[in-house]
Amino acid sequence: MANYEARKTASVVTYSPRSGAMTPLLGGDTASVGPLALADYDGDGKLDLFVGARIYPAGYPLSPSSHLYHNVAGRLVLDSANDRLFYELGMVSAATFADIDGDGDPDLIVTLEWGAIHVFLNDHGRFHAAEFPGLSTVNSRWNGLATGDLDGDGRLDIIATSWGRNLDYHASDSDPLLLYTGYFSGRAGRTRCWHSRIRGSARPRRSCPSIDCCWHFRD
Ligand SMILES: [Ca+2]
Ligand SMILES: [Ca+2]
Ligand SMILES: [Ca+2]
Repeated sequence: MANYEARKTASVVTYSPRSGAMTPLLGGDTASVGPLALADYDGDGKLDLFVGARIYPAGYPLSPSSHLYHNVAGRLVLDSANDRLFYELGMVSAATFADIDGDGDPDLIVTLEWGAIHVFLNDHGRFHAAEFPGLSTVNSRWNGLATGDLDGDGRLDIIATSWGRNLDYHASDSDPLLLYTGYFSGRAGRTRCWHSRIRGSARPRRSCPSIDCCWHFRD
């Protein structure tokens, strides 16, 4: 399990439903860990682990780095050969391994909040980012991911969910939701952000008191 928001302790723990014991698996990270995905991506018969970084504490929406660990004799060891792919990847909201190119090995699919759907194809244990037309250029606040052969053609398809029309922050290609982040208040160590979208021009989406907390408007 991901030990969400517990960066000073183990970032990933195992849980025994029989005994109720929680055992640390990976040490603390600079970011809160979110989605996890398991697969034997290097084909040695042992499950390996992708650890998706969710959010920097007090640092939303900065881009944290995710990590890939391979299983070496029962120990999870950082896969330094692949890890650079996930450097500052973004706020991972979902991740799964699936053989999306149908070559028999598990590929990695990752969705981001405030980002795209990323597909990393597996080439004998080495991953590379792949471009899929209509997929990698669609940015959204993705929040869920699954795969399945929905149309029965023998090839896996992707189901991705996002925050949509069931909340007030609507967005479209012509009227996108925008997010600005920075040290607007001038106070060191405090990152603030606000939402806006374009209706001819960018408009704040938060209330005036909320924005004033960040920017300290004065008459
Ligand atoms: Ca393995
Ligand atoms: Ca594959
Ligand atoms: Ca299909």
